[in-house]
Amino acid sequence: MRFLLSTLVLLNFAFANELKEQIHLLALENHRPVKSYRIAREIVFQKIYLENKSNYFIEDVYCQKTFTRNIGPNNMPHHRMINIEHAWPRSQFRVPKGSKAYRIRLADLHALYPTDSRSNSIRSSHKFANLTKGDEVKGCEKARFGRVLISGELGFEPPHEIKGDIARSLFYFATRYKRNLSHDYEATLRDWHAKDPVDAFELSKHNQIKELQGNSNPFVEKPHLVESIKDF
Ligand SMILES: [Ca+2]
Repeated sequence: MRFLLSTLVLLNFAFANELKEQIHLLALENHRPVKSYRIAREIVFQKIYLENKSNYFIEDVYCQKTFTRNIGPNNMPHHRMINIEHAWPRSQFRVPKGSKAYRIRLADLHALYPTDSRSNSIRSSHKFANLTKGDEVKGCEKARFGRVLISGELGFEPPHEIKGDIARSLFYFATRYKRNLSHDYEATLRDWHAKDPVDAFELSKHNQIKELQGNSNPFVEKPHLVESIKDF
């Protein structure tokens, strides 16, 4: 009996790993990495997040502020106004800085977001988390920054509308680059994924990225795959 149980556990484990590997291959398929981070920045500001209603503008995802200065298909905004956020912090890529592997991660559009520069610095490399009233960031009340209740760690909470998008970016990154998410962090992100499902806005950004760099984020195209992974 004991032998049978341990065999079942092993089989289960093997199946879970096999599934994770399949989704890893799905995320990797046709990935033609953007040549440089400079080009990735241009794509984010001049294509994917560029909007036009009589004037060009970009709305950042942390503060939901509208930026118009130096915004357009041939312009680059000042990095002190609006900057690029790496949902998976670059300080946590765990590959040698400057290596090809590092550059691929740095320019991976599936994990990049335009953010107000000040809130980008505040988030720094802290984990995303749920915070309490009173932790609102000054001048960026849609986001919160403070100590997480149980862990006591510093955390950053983006607006509700982008929580699911960020969770799916992190699930993508973990799967594409074979990284783990801690148990508590994963639980928060799964909750965000459930409460902010993929909408037309997210899907349109995703499809543009797929056109540009070839690969998809499997968790945006097939959101139920999140459930099929037991442990990121
Ligand atoms: Ca969303």
